[in-house]
Amino acid sequence: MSSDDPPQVEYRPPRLPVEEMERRAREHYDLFRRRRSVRAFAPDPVPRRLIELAIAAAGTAPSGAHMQPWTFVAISDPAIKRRIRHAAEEEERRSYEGGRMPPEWKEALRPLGTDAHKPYLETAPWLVVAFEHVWRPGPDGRRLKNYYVRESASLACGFFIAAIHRMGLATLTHTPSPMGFLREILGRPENERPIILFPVGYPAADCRVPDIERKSLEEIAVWFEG
Ligand code: IYR
Repeated sequence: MSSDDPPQVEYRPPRLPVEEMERRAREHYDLFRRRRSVRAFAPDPVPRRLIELAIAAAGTAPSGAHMQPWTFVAISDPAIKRRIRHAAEEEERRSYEGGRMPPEWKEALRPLGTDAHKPYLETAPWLVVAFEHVWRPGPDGRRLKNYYVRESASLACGFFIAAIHRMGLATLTHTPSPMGFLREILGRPENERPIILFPVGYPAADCRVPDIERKSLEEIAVWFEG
Protein backbone atom coordinates (compact mmCIF):
# COMPACT_ATOMS: atom_id res chain seq x y z
CA MET A 1 0.00 0.00 0.00
CA SER A 2 1.45 3.35 -0.92
CA SER A 3 0.19 6.54 0.65
CA ASP A 4 -1.55 7.70 -2.53
CA ASP A 5 -3.61 4.50 -2.81
CA PRO A 6 -7.32 5.24 -2.38
CA PRO A 7 -8.59 4.80 1.20
CA GLN A 8 -10.21 1.48 2.03
CA VAL A 9 -12.95 0.71 4.54
CA GLU A 10 -13.89 -2.55 6.19
CA TYR A 11 -16.59 -4.64 4.54
CA ARG A 12 -17.92 -7.32 6.88
CA PRO A 13 -21.46 -8.35 6.02
CA PRO A 14 -22.71 -10.96 8.50
CA ARG A 15 -22.03 -14.60 7.56
CA LEU A 16 -25.35 -16.39 7.82
CA PRO A 17 -25.99 -20.08 8.49
CA VAL A 18 -26.37 -21.85 5.15
CA GLU A 19 -30.00 -22.81 5.96
CA GLU A 20 -30.84 -19.14 6.38
CA MET A 21 -29.02 -18.34 3.14
CA GLU A 22 -31.07 -20.95 1.33
CA ARG A 23 -34.28 -19.67 2.87
CA ARG A 24 -33.51 -16.17 1.67
CA ALA A 25 -32.43 -17.39 -1.77
CA ARG A 26 -35.70 -19.31 -2.19
CA GLU A 27 -37.75 -16.41 -0.95
CA HIS A 28 -35.94 -14.12 -3.39
CA TYR A 29 -36.42 -16.48 -6.33
CA ASP A 30 -40.04 -17.00 -5.39
CA LEU A 31 -40.66 -13.26 -5.40
CA PHE A 32 -38.92 -12.69 -8.73
CA ARG A 33 -40.51 -15.72 -10.36
CA ARG A 34 -43.76 -13.83 -10.00
CA ARG A 35 -42.55 -10.71 -11.77
CA ARG A 36 -44.23 -9.96 -15.06
CA SER A 37 -43.81 -7.13 -17.51
CA VAL A 38 -47.06 -5.20 -17.66
CA ARG A 39 -48.59 -3.19 -20.49
CA ALA A 40 -51.86 -2.23 -18.80
CA PHE A 41 -51.57 0.12 -15.85
CA ALA A 42 -54.10 1.48 -13.36
CA PRO A 43 -54.19 5.28 -13.38
CA ASP A 44 -53.85 5.36 -9.56
CA PRO A 45 -51.12 7.73 -8.37
CA VAL A 46 -47.88 6.39 -6.89
CA PRO A 47 -46.06 8.56 -4.33
CA ARG A 48 -42.86 10.16 -5.59
CA ARG A 49 -41.02 8.74 -2.54
CA LEU A 50 -41.43 5.19 -3.92
CA ILE A 51 -39.94 6.17 -7.26
CA GLU A 52 -37.09 7.95 -5.46
CA LEU A 53 -36.31 4.77 -3.54
CA ALA A 54 -36.32 2.64 -6.71
CA ILE A 55 -33.95 5.08 -8.41
CA ALA A 56 -31.73 5.15 -5.32
CA ALA A 57 -31.63 1.32 -5.44
CA ALA A 58 -30.74 1.49 -9.15
CA GLY A 59 -27.87 3.79 -8.27
CA THR A 60 -26.28 1.06 -6.11
CA ALA A 61 -25.49 -1.07 -9.18
CA PRO A 62 -21.85 -1.84 -9.97
CA SER A 63 -20.37 0.13 -12.87
CA GLY A 64 -17.25 0.21 -15.02
CA ALA A 65 -14.49 2.04 -13.07
CA HIS A 66 -17.28 3.19 -10.72
CA MET A 67 -18.25 5.92 -13.18
CA GLN A 68 -21.96 5.36 -12.48
CA PRO A 69 -22.79 6.35 -16.05
CA TRP A 70 -26.54 6.76 -15.68
CA THR A 71 -29.34 9.26 -15.15
CA PHE A 72 -32.95 8.36 -14.38
CA VAL A 73 -35.57 10.92 -15.39
CA ALA A 74 -38.94 10.49 -13.65
CA ILE A 75 -42.04 12.02 -15.21
CA SER A 76 -45.55 12.30 -13.79
CA ASP A 77 -46.42 15.53 -15.66
CA PRO A 78 -49.36 14.58 -17.94
CA ALA A 79 -48.33 17.01 -20.70
CA ILE A 80 -44.83 15.50 -20.93
CA LYS A 81 -46.24 11.96 -20.80
CA ARG A 82 -48.54 12.86 -23.69
CA ARG A 83 -45.64 14.24 -25.76
CA ILE A 84 -43.65 11.09 -25.07
CA ARG A 85 -46.57 8.84 -26.01
CA HIS A 86 -47.16 10.65 -29.28
CA ALA A 87 -43.47 10.64 -30.24
CA ALA A 88 -43.11 6.95 -29.29
CA GLU A 89 -46.23 5.94 -31.23
CA GLU A 90 -45.01 7.83 -34.28
CA GLU A 91 -41.72 5.91 -34.23
CA GLU A 92 -43.46 2.61 -33.49
CA ARG A 93 -45.92 3.12 -36.38
CA ARG A 94 -42.95 3.53 -38.71
CA SER A 95 -41.51 0.30 -37.29
CA TYR A 96 -44.63 -1.87 -37.19
CA GLU A 97 -46.55 -0.49 -40.14
CA GLY A 98 -43.94 1.38 -42.19
CA GLY A 99 -41.78 -1.64 -42.92
CA ARG A 100 -38.91 -0.69 -40.62
CA MET A 101 -39.31 -3.88 -38.59
CA PRO A 102 -38.36 -7.02 -40.54
CA PRO A 103 -41.04 -9.77 -40.72
CA GLU A 104 -38.91 -12.12 -38.62
CA TRP A 105 -38.89 -9.60 -35.76
CA LYS A 106 -42.65 -9.04 -36.00
CA GLU A 107 -43.12 -12.80 -35.89
CA ALA A 108 -40.97 -13.04 -32.74
CA LEU A 109 -43.13 -10.38 -31.08
CA ARG A 110 -46.45 -12.00 -32.04
CA PRO A 111 -46.84 -13.99 -28.76
CA LEU A 112 -46.49 -10.72 -26.85
CA GLY A 113 -49.26 -9.07 -28.85
CA THR A 114 -47.48 -5.73 -29.10
CA ASP A 115 -48.30 -3.07 -31.67
CA ALA A 116 -47.67 0.63 -32.27
CA HIS A 117 -50.40 1.65 -29.84
CA LYS A 118 -48.86 2.71 -26.47
CA PRO A 119 -51.66 4.01 -24.21
CA TYR A 120 -49.72 2.94 -21.11
CA LEU A 121 -47.32 5.81 -21.72
CA GLU A 122 -50.14 8.09 -20.54
CA THR A 123 -52.00 5.78 -18.16
CA ALA A 124 -49.06 4.82 -15.97
CA PRO A 125 -48.65 7.42 -13.21
CA TRP A 126 -44.88 7.56 -13.77
CA LEU A 127 -42.54 7.18 -16.71
CA VAL A 128 -38.90 6.68 -15.75
CA VAL A 129 -36.35 7.01 -18.53
CA ALA A 130 -32.88 5.51 -18.03
CA PHE A 131 -30.06 7.32 -19.82
CA GLU A 132 -26.53 6.00 -20.24
CA HIS A 133 -23.62 8.42 -20.16
CA VAL A 134 -21.75 7.65 -23.35
CA TRP A 135 -18.89 9.93 -22.20
CA ARG A 136 -18.13 12.34 -19.35
CA PRO A 137 -17.57 16.06 -19.84
CA GLY A 138 -13.97 16.95 -18.92
CA PRO A 139 -11.98 20.20 -18.74
CA ASP A 140 -11.84 22.37 -21.90
CA GLY A 141 -14.87 20.61 -23.38
CA ARG A 142 -12.98 17.31 -23.60
CA ARG A 143 -14.96 14.07 -23.75
CA LEU A 144 -13.63 11.68 -21.09
CA LYS A 145 -14.06 7.97 -21.49
CA ASN A 146 -16.59 5.92 -19.55
CA TYR A 147 -16.23 2.16 -19.37
CA TYR A 148 -18.71 -0.66 -20.00
CA VAL A 149 -21.39 1.98 -20.26
CA ARG A 150 -24.19 -0.16 -21.68
CA GLU A 151 -23.48 -3.00 -19.24
CA SER A 152 -23.34 -0.63 -16.26
CA ALA A 153 -26.51 1.28 -17.12
CA SER A 154 -28.33 -1.98 -17.87
CA LEU A 155 -27.32 -3.38 -14.48
CA ALA A 156 -28.75 -0.25 -12.86
CA CYS A 157 -31.95 -0.82 -14.84
CA GLY A 158 -32.10 -4.38 -13.51
CA PHE A 159 -31.75 -3.10 -9.97
CA PHE A 160 -34.53 -0.58 -10.71
CA ILE A 161 -36.87 -3.30 -11.97
CA ALA A 162 -36.12 -5.42 -8.89
CA ALA A 163 -36.88 -2.51 -6.54
CA ILE A 164 -40.15 -1.76 -8.35
CA HIS A 165 -41.23 -5.38 -8.19
CA ARG A 166 -40.22 -5.83 -4.56
CA MET A 167 -42.39 -2.88 -3.48
CA GLY A 168 -45.39 -4.34 -5.31
CA LEU A 169 -45.44 -2.09 -8.35
CA ALA A 170 -45.14 -3.11 -11.98
CA THR A 171 -43.15 -1.88 -14.94
CA LEU A 172 -42.22 -2.65 -18.53
CA THR A 173 -38.84 -2.41 -20.25
CA HIS A 174 -40.17 -0.35 -23.12
CA THR A 175 -37.67 0.44 -25.87
CA PRO A 176 -39.30 2.59 -28.52
CA SER A 177 -36.94 2.52 -31.45
CA PRO A 178 -35.26 4.82 -32.22
CA MET A 179 -35.71 6.73 -28.96
CA GLY A 180 -33.58 9.81 -29.49
CA PHE A 181 -36.75 11.90 -29.08
CA LEU A 182 -36.55 11.28 -25.32
CA ARG A 183 -33.29 13.23 -25.07
CA GLU A 184 -34.90 16.18 -26.81
CA ILE A 185 -38.21 16.14 -24.93
CA LEU A 186 -36.46 15.73 -21.58
CA GLY A 187 -33.68 18.22 -22.34
CA ARG A 188 -30.79 15.88 -21.52
CA PRO A 189 -27.21 16.80 -22.47
CA GLU A 190 -25.55 15.37 -25.58
CA ASN A 191 -23.46 12.81 -23.64
CA GLU A 192 -26.64 11.07 -22.44
CA ARG A 193 -28.46 8.47 -24.53
CA PRO A 194 -31.81 6.95 -23.54
CA ILE A 195 -31.75 3.16 -23.21
CA ILE A 196 -35.01 2.11 -21.53
CA LEU A 197 -38.34 3.80 -20.91
CA PHE A 198 -40.08 2.34 -17.85
CA PRO A 199 -43.79 3.02 -17.32
CA VAL A 200 -44.34 2.42 -13.59
CA GLY A 201 -47.54 1.90 -11.62
CA TYR A 202 -50.03 -0.67 -10.41
CA PRO A 203 -51.24 -3.23 -12.94
CA ALA A 204 -54.73 -2.38 -14.28
CA ALA A 205 -57.57 -4.24 -12.54
CA ASP A 206 -58.15 -6.22 -15.75
CA CYS A 207 -54.46 -6.60 -16.59
CA ARG A 208 -53.60 -9.69 -18.60
CA VAL A 209 -50.12 -10.87 -19.56
CA PRO A 210 -48.95 -13.37 -22.17
CA ASP A 211 -48.97 -16.97 -20.96
CA ILE A 212 -45.28 -17.59 -21.44
CA GLU A 213 -42.79 -19.84 -19.66
CA ARG A 214 -39.30 -19.10 -18.47
CA LYS A 215 -36.38 -21.31 -19.45
CA SER A 216 -35.58 -23.91 -16.82
CA LEU A 217 -32.42 -23.90 -14.72
CA GLU A 218 -31.14 -26.79 -16.84
CA GLU A 219 -31.56 -24.72 -19.97
CA ILE A 220 -29.74 -21.67 -18.70
CA ALA A 221 -26.96 -23.07 -16.46
CA VAL A 222 -23.76 -24.97 -17.29
CA TRP A 223 -21.56 -26.36 -14.52
CA PHE A 224 -17.92 -27.38 -14.14
CA GLU A 225 -17.79 -28.58 -10.54
CA GLY A 226 -14.62 -29.40 -8.62
N1 IYR B 1 -40.22 -1.34 -29.48
C1 IYR B 1 -41.39 -2.04 -29.97
C2 IYR B 1 -41.12 -3.43 -30.38
C3 IYR B 1 -40.72 -4.41 -29.35
C4 IYR B 1 -39.49 -4.98 -29.44
C5 IYR B 1 -39.11 -5.95 -28.55
I1 IYR B 1 -37.31 -6.85 -28.79
C6 IYR B 1 -40.00 -6.36 -27.52
O1 IYR B 1 -39.64 -7.34 -26.62
C7 IYR B 1 -41.24 -5.79 -27.45
C8 IYR B 1 -41.60 -4.79 -28.36
C9 IYR B 1 -42.55 -1.94 -28.96
O2 IYR B 1 -42.33 -1.50 -27.83
O3 IYR B 1 -43.66 -2.32 -29.30
